[in-house]
Amino acid sequence: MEQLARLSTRANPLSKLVTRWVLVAFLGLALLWYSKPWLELSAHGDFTPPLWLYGPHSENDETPYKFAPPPPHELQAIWEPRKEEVRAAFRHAWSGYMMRAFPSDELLPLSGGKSDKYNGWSVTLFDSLDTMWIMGLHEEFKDAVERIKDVHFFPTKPDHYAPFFETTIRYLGGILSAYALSGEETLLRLADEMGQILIPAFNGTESGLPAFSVNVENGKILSDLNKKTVLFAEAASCQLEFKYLAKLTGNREYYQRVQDTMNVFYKANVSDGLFHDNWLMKEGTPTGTHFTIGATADSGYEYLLKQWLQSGDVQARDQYIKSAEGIINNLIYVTPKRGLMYVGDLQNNYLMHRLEHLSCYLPGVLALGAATLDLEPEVRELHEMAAHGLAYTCAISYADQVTGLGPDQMQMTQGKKWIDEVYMWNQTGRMGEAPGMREYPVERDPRRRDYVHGWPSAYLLRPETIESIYYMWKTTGDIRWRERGYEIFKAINKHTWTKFGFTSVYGVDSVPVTYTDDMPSWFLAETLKYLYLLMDDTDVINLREWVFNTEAHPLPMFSWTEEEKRTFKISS
Ligand code: DMJ
Repeated sequence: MEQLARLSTRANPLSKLVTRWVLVAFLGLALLWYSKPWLELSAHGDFTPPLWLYGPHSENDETPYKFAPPPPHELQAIWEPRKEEVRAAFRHAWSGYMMRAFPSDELLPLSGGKSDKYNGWSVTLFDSLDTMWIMGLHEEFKDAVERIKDVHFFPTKPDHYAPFFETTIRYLGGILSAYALSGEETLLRLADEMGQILIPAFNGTESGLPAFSVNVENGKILSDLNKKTVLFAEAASCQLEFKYLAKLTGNREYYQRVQDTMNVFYKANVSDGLFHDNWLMKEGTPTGTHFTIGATADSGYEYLLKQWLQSGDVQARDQYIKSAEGIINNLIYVTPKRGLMYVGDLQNNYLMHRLEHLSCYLPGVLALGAATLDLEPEVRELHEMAAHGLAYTCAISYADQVTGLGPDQMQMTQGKKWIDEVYMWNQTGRMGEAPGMREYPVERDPRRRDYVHGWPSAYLLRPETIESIYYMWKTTGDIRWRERGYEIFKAINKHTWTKFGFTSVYGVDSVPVTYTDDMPSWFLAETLKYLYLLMDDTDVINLREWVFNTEAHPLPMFSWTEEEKRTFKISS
């Protein structure tokens, strides 16, 4: 040792300098290697995300996630210009909104007017921020942040009640996602301010379920039409947003309130994994006889899987697996003609054979679950098949129509329970394709279809079918999903484009369609984002690291620290 030390002190100045530079270069390289993921993530900016960003499931490359690899280079060239077309569509919608409607909530894209249905705090802007970031529209993003940097969420009308669910998923989700992507401090301030406005929704309901809406000024609550009930979808779709907000701010209340709500649902120990869609706010117990995965319950099921993905919540994961089994065993049917799979509702134990466009998120969730959960092989196969069959039905409901746009509701020809058909298929040696798996061609003649349109026969610029197509593409790598998505995009461009933006339309199976003069913010937040990501080969949002809220706002996966587990009282 001594000799070594002496040797080094005796080394000549040149070799000392070289050694030092080698060391500096080595350290530099090591640092670069370590921060590679952050560099990739912040490809659009200079934000360095916090070290806990990568979640418990992506700490190493051994994750069991099964996502498809990117397509070969020569194929990517086809999709780059298509992605540009989607970006151009977004720009058109955005500039119309900014020119004609901002600071109101939404654009009336035909008349060039505006509407204020969601608090009047510029919901389209907040819902669009992360889409702009993801699409690399930095000028627009910077301009938008500039416009909100001094904003406060003050009441915009006398006795202003903010709808808890919509405000959470669109505003809070949008702000949090934009913050996670860009690191703009203003956004964190706004998220916390929004959290403070919304958190009183949990006050005074005894059970811990959130109320339908909350008074912006004094925190008083209103239940939905004074029925004293709350919907499963609305109460169980705030967890991703508030848990991430708790992580960012260290405020225990944000975590505790939304976890208490989950505990109400777990405590009910529902049979078959299916949740009633109505819950009594005072008692925290289910009411009515309606079970659905559509409008009134949808994202409640989605958030079970996603709470697990976000932060490794085991109880939510186990409930998701039970609920998916309940849905598969009870609600999925297959039509007699084309073997189209659909998911109906149970009312008084009677199945209503209708498929809502809103329910078309389900195949995406099933595909995501099958790709990320450690399921028994036969269960995984069932989830994958259900995802495939349902996503195909949702896609063909667009392709069948003369406009290429899908109806908002379909009344299906009464079919057979899919799980029974699968059982028979198994028993008889799995001959031919599994039930619901054959991709029958388009049917242009409405009289020969396996469904009629429910009311309204409208396309409301909704995202669910595109969302599921995106997950099908990501999990299977089957190019046909991309093609189907692109066809839908072309139909949107052709039939819903207006001078100022894009509009919802009536009459999807006749031309010309009837315009309704409405451009919901979800069109920019979700529909165009999922279309863009469907055509993107750079993996700008990597599903191993990000989880989308129900309004398509990607939030980072993370792990709770020991300290947080103690202070927030996190058990799983
Ligand atoms: C969106 O606001 C969300 O996806 C929500 O969960 C359900 N409905 C709309 C879009 O259709």
